[in-house]
Amino acid sequence: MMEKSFVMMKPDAVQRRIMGKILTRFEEKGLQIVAAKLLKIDEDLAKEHYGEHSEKPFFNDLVSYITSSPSFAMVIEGDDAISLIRKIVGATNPKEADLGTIRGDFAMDMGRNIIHASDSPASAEREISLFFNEDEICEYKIADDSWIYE
Ligand code: IDP
Repeated sequence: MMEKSFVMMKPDAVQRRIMGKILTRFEEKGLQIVAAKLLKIDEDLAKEHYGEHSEKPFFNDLVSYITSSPSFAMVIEGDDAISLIRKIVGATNPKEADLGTIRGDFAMDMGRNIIHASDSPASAEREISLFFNEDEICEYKIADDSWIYE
């Protein structure tokens, strides 16, 4: 089933200048970028995005990390994109993430794990609408789709 996921390179990915390498992984897999923007997340948006963690001991550090410098927010589309992107991203703790995943290859600490990706269709819908207006999402056909999908 074609799905859209909300994916965001966090401030450490932007600062470490590895955005291109990360983007390439999604593109080379055959996924399609349908929206993208660099933005400095403010405290309200950070708290809303990570609302489910508001009672956790790491919440304040998480909010300062996410608001510390710009992030690169995207909507990525593809067949089963939500679970597929979670696999490409790897486990939350980069030390436990398999090598070959983005977190497994590029990160060391839970609090500097470089990328976010929606974990369910309901989160994807909520997060996409939190970060993007409908008119910022581009519906377009990729010319070589028949070489990606049977
Ligand atoms: P996810 O990003 O893999 O979906 P969540 O459990 O939803 O993982 O946590 C959201 C984010 O909160 C993580 O990506 C990470 O940046 C941060 N985080 C989660 N657990 C910890 C922790 O124990 N210490 C520090 N940061 C954490």
